Amino acid sequence: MLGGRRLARGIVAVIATALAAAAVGAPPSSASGRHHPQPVRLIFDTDFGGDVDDAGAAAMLNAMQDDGKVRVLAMMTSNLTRWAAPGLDAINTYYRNGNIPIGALEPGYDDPENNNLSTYAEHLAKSFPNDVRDSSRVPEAVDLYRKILAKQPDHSVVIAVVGGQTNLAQLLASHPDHHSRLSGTQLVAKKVHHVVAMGAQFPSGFEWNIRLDPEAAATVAERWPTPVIYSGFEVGDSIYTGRQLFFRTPPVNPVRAAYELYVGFGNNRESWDITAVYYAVLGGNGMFRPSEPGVVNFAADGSNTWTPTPGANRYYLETTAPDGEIAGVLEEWMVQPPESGRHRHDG
Ligand SMILES: [Ca+2]
Repeated sequence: MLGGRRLARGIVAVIATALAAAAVGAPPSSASGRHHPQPVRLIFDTDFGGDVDDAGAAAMLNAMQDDGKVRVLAMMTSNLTRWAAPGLDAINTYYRNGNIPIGALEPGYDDPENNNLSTYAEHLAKSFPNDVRDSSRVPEAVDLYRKILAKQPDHSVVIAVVGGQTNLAQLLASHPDHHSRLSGTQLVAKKVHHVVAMGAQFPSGFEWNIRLDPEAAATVAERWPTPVIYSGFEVGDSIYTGRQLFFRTPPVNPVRAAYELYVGFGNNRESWDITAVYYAVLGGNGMFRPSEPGVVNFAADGSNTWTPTPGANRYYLETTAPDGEIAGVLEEWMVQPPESGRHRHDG
């Protein structure tokens, strides 16, 4: 039993290493670029403006791009508020990454029934420099997904989804168009390496991002053709970050402003989306590891169960370091000043 367990762990470790190597864009073996690994090509899909950890995750991605760890190909918003896209652009603009393309689920539309309405997003959109100003000025997320995926090397793109999975389900269902002759599912299979999804709770639970669109989450779980690694509710729920923004970044930082509106000056917030984004770019780094493979099932109400299944390509993250230690690592990225990265990339 113990031996079998150990063997299983060994296999998981191999998978984890492979995933991590792919996630950090292992350099070509012939290249002298050992110190210059290729940045991860990443698309960030967020319900920006609901909870504030989306803003923290956006800050981390900008800092990691400044440091050459990631090339953010696009950011997509999945909640129906017109302020999400310009609010996100305000953060990117603060980091001088305002050229990152942004797409939106139903650009320009505010859903009066939306229970994940903008709070800080509207303030950022109106009070911090950005050139989006209103989501009616950005493309539809699925169109932007297809446009960008079609141009990427095969099996190269990592998607970090930290809100509802509506855009991903719509991408799978999309048809051939002027961007690509492939169907949505074919395009994903050809271009995407894997997805890291903040969502669900393991081994079972009832989590917010899944409840936002249970049908989309079930579609992704059942039909998405690449590996999906879930960062469940339990991972970020006990890792607190954000407080250092108030003491180590200036008031002109829109991320600090977002946290001040959401949690109040000097306070922390849980790090659900931030752990997912960290793993999507840098891998586990001794702080996280993927579980054994399995199948996640979502009920119509969004509740989920997990069934360990050899050969499956769904995983969930497990924490392998103390929460406080992880929080310190995450927060260093969140407070890194714009353009202070060691390997500045303008791509
Ligand atoms: Ca979120």
